[in-house]
Amino acid sequence: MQVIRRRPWHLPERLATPEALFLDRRRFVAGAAALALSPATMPVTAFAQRIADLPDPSASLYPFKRNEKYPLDRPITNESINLAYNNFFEFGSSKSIAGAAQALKLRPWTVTLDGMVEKPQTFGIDELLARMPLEERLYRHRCVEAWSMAIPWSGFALAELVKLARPLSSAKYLRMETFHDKAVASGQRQTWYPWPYVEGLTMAEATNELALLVTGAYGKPVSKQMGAPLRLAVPWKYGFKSIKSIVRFTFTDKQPKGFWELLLAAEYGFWANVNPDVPHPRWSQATEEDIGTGERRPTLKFNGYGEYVAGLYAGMEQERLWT
Ligand SMILES: Nc1nc2c(c(=O)[nH]1)N[C@H]1C(S)=C(S)[C@@H](COP(=O)(O)O)O[C@H]1N2
Ligand SMILES: [Mo]
Repeated sequence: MQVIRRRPWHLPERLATPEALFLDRRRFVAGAAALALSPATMPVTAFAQRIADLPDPSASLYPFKRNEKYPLDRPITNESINLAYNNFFEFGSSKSIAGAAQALKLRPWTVTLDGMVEKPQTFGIDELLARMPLEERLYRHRCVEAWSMAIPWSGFALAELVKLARPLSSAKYLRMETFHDKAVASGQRQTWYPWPYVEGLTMAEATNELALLVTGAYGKPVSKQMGAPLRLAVPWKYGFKSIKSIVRFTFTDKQPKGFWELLLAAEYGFWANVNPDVPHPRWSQATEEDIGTGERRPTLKFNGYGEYVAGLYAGMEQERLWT
């Protein structure tokens, strides 16, 4: 990790905040949306791969029935914006990684459930989809960089996967891990990052009703740049907790250290709950920019999901709940 401390200028969540880029983001996003997915600008191999993947064997399952319990207070972000403005460091540290991410191969894709469980198990992603209760939910997403969006996710409750895994009562945390293949992901050749990308939750968080494993968005399989074929959505936490392209869930009694915490523990902690009153060490978290409309709006505590999750943190005032 010393290597990392000597290279603070590589830290991405900081690169994204220069004032100029910030002010220019709407125009940038519109341009990127037009460019990112056009075959003309995509590397030839990536585009070939994208064609080779079709049709996605799960495509006919969509759209999933919407669960209306989680209404939005803002419009759904235009899909073309969401497809062209992504954080996925495996494919680069800019927001324009959509072309590079097309190199991801989605089948076969296996998901392993191991650690402190009755018996380790591995499932193919399509087998998992067949076993889980599928639904669509509208969620807000608040990145730690102070931009936000609203997405119609499709997937299933993480609690359902936990049930399937049959963890031992001694398991206290769930550690999740992204694929690791530097032949596919050029970012993973950058050795100063702690690959593979990892995030962790407590068992209480993982089994909270809001924790959603995402397999789709906008009524179809989720795009590669958004973390296909399986990513997390924990909408009361900063976006970096929403790990993408997951291959392993490990139940453990040790608090997992996530990718960002390993890089810069002073700024990115384990809890990462959204709170407008607690600034990031380098910027305010009081407001956010909606990347769909460019409007600035006040950020809500727990990103507006306190009624579901505030109870998880009762009596933990001495913990760093907001970083
Ligand atoms: N594996 C992996 N997961 C990741 C990231 C990443 O770089 N790698 N970035 C995180 C961050 S900071 C955010 S804000 C969201 C972005 O998701 P989106 O591209 O669908 O908006 O993914 C999160 N999950
Ligand atoms: Mo983020």
